[in-house]
Amino acid sequence: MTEHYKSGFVNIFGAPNAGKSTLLNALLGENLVITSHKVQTTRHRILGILTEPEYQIIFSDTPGIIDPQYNLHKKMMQQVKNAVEDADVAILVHDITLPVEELETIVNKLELKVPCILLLNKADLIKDKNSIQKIKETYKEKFKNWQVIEVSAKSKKNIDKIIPLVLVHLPLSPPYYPDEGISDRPVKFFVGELIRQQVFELFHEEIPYHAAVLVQSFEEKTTLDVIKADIIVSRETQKIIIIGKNGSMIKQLGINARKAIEEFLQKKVHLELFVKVRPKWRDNENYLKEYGYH
Ligand SMILES: Nc1nc2c(ncn2[C@@H]2O[C@H](COP(=O)(O)OP(=O)(O)OP(=O)(O)O)[C@@H](O)[C@H]2O)c(=O)[nH]1
Ligand SMILES: [Mg+2]
Repeated sequence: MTEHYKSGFVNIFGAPNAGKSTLLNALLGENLVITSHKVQTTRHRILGILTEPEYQIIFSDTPGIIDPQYNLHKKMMQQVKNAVEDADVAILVHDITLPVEELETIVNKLELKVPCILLLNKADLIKDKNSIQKIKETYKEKFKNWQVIEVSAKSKKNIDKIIPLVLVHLPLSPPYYPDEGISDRPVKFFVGELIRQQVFELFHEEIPYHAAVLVQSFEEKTTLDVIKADIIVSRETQKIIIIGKNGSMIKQLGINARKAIEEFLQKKVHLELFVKVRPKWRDNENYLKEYGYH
């Protein structure tokens, strides 16, 4: 390691569905965090660590910024607040197809005090280059101190331009984390997230927002891992929907989640899912703690 080594916290913020998690995966070159087309997919601050010979960047994915309606939301926004406080650099992700006012609302709530890079994401949705240029000028005019670039986290447009911009602001420091780790969270956490992602994929309306996943046991065997997990919902009617007619939905959920987990672990998996009802868990301190929302 040289005396020029740089290391620091680069925290990713933005509205729900802006593409923050997709961006983190693109920056890391790995499918670490879950994404979905529905809002409020991410519920935790999750570190994604990129270690290179000259620098270590500790990215944080964070939940999309919302007005809290229940205790779970408050916990999610507390994680955003913590990430605002310890950032060396902020990356703000904004959907380029949305009005500038929506970004201003987010910016006012965040009160960022560190250098900021504004990414106008989903640029692939605007085909005309001149339009993109025009939109970009508006943002540059409004946010004069910030670097502004159009990107597409999904199709990886301009993703390679982000790290050089980050490095300009990153302090000289030895690495914070050992170079083999990619996240601060255990494998069990990501397994739970992959199951929750399938709940977001398969179910609609309120179900994903009333569901939590708790991995109860994770047994590593030589040829396959045995995983048992609970899917927690708030109401009996939600449990009935998740199980489906003759168990058809929970079966599909199990198949999809198992495939995703096997890909993540690069190993065969036996997955058992149980659906449990815990009324009002999203407002209950003890349940929230038990399900990992501290
Ligand atoms: N067309 C297009 N879609 C994108 C792009 N980046 C992300 N998306 C899509 O936008 C949706 C939301 O992406 P996420 O990465 O889950 O968004 P997020 O900001 O993490 O959302 P929350 O966790 O809910 O706050 C997904 O369907 C993504 O595939 C992009 O560059 N172009
Ligand atoms: Mg997310």
